[in-house]
Amino acid sequence: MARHLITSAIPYINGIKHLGNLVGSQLPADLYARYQRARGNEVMFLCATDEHGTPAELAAAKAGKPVADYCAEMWAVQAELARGFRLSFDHFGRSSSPQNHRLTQHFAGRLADAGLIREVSEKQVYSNADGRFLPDRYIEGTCPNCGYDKARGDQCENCTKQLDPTDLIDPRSAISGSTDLEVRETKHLYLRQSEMRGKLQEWIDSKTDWPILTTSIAKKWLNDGDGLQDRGITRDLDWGIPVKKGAEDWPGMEGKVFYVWFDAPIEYIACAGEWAEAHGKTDGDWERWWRTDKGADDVRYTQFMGKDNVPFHTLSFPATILGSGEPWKLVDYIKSFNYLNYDGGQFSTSQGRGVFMDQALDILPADYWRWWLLSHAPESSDSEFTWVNFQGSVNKDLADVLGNFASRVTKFCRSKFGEHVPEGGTPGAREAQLIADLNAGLGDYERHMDAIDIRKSATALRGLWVLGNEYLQDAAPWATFKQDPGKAAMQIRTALNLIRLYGVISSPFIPDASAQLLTAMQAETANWPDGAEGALAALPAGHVFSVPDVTFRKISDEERSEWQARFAGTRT
Ligand code: B3M
Ligand code: ZN
Repeated sequence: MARHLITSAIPYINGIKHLGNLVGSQLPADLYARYQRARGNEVMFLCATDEHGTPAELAAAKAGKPVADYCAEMWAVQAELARGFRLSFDHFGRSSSPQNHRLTQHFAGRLADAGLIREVSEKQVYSNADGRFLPDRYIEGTCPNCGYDKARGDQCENCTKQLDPTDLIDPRSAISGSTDLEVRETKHLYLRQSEMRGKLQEWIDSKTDWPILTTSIAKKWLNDGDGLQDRGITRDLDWGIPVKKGAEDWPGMEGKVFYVWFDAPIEYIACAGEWAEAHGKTDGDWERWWRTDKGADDVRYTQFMGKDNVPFHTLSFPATILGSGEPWKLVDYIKSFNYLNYDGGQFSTSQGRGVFMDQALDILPADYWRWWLLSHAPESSDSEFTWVNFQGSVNKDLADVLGNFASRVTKFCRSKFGEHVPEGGTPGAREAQLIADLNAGLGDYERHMDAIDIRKSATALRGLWVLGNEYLQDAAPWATFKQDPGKAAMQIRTALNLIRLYGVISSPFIPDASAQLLTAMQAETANWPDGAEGALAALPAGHVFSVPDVTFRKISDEERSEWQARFAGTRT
């Protein structure tokens, strides 16, 4: 049994995420976690909220709440939506947890002991109009690298370059728009990432199987040189993890906190500690996932994220881990995503543009969204959500191909043979052909899922559903029944077993519908098939089933137009 550690990028705490965020990390991570569990492997699937930094502070201020209360409330909202989308986290943690406080301070202490942290007296941007130091994200200006005029002080969204606020041309406050900014002196800690260049280079070069999107971004920033500049890891903020050297105070750092991007990836590790605490487990139980000296050397670790997060996961976080000199597990595979656009523009949280997770679930059950999003995942390029495309996929793939198959077969059986698997007949050439086709299709599906090629996996799965439809069309049990009821019984027995097989293999994509199919088939086992022949004999003659409720309904043209209009504007 293989062991899979799987993490999704941890969503910022402020606000509900849109479907573009969902398909860029949490949802594909869930697909892979469900698949690995279904294959009988041991899985630890972790996610959390990213609670520190200015976005949280400002959102709390806007909501008129203490930031700790705001974060606790928003964590509960995000956890509930994750349940709604059937995201099967083993734990959904919080970067503000005591575990992350301790571990972040521990890493800082180790890095300091290794000589990888230096103290820098620094000039920082102070906004007279706002009466505060401006954190990086709240300074906007023109990117010195690509000329984009809304680059943020921490990163340019357009070219993904990591920035320092003083790099920006024509800087202004993102809070007030004021250009009345001045530079004041303050002391900060810098991580000497540049010392780690050789090690990082060697490590990234060894990852020959990574997706091109991941390695191209990693290598770009590594080789351009300034991707590995020493980076400030402390901030002048109230909310965050207090700067300490392990458990000790850090003279001169009083009142400062760690930078959100320093502690956020450490939460991947701390989250396992939170999982252990929540389930009454020991430290050894979580360390066997994370420490190669405590059993994690046979773990395969896969991370999921949007492309803008790649530099932090290929350079900064590995620099923290390698620099600690401790045997923490490094990531084995990074699956990154392009952007999903919305109906001719971009999804935007700040502008409330697009469909957000809560709104999506108000309209339709999770499986409809999961299927469309995963089968259109922005893997090799950006992709676009349109209502016409969504309606088309749902109506064709889910309602016509899968749902209709299950409904026709079970209803026909009920009317001619009753609600049990019928007896009689012997499989012939057409069934042998079906088995051969299914085996080939299953092989493709597994290969693509193992490789986390999500669109190809969806295509392969749909192909397996289509094989059932073609079989039914050719066998035509409703016609066979008139001349040869025994043969029709055999055909329907085959088709009922196909429904069960679909319930098993579709579960990573559409878990609710799959469970519904397995319940209707009264399947006692849902083990991943060894091959089609065995899978088509799982339900023997006489086995009782029931006709499933409508698995998928069609989206009407009226609904489509109504939703398109409803979500055309911006969310208030
Ligand atoms: N919260 C950014 C994002 O949600 C950030 C990811 C952190 S992963 C350690 O896109
Ligand atoms: Zn840029």
